Amino acid sequence: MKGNSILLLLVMAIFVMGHFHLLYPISRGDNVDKMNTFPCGGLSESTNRTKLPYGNFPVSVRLGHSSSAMEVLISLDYPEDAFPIISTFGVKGQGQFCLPDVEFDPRKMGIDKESVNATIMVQTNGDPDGGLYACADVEFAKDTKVMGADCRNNTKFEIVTFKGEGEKLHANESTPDGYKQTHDNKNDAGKTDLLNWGISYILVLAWYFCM
Ligand SMILES: [Cu+2]
Repeated sequence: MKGNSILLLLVMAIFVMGHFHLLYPISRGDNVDKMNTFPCGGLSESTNRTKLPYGNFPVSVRLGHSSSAMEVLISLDYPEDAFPIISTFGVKGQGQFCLPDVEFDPRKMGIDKESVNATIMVQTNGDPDGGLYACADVEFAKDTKVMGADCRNNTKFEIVTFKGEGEKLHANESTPDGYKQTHDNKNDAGKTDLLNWGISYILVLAWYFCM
């Protein structure tokens, strides 16, 4: 019994390590180990393209950290050239979190086609440095409605608007409080691996003691 609860706690700990999940528009996939890989968490373009209307659409995520800097970017070509449509802000709270009215109208950029493909890129700060990345492949189309979006907040979130320098930082350069990250972000990958390895080791031990 006791062993099982410990195991459950450890499984939950790993679940929290999922950093964040992009729920809508539909994410390219889940790749927790490589989520700190710019620009799309190591995942390439998917065939699952969410149709969005010209204008407003929701962006829904599940946040695993208690406090995050978050940003939503869009790219009409390559994610490397992405620009923010929701600039970096702070969010305190965990669980499902939704921005109901993210605005993007290709016509404002002089694009007046029936449809246009794009990548929506959601970025947060890392663990805690660097960034975490999830992308969704989308198609903006003139006569479309938002479909299948589950846009709700399941806990009380506190939104923090960043001021001054913090407002101009990308989420992968920002702390959850809107200050510039000071650490050498290149060490992030190694740190995450070590952490994952540590957790796997504990899990194996827990398994051993439960048997
Ligand atoms: Cu994390």
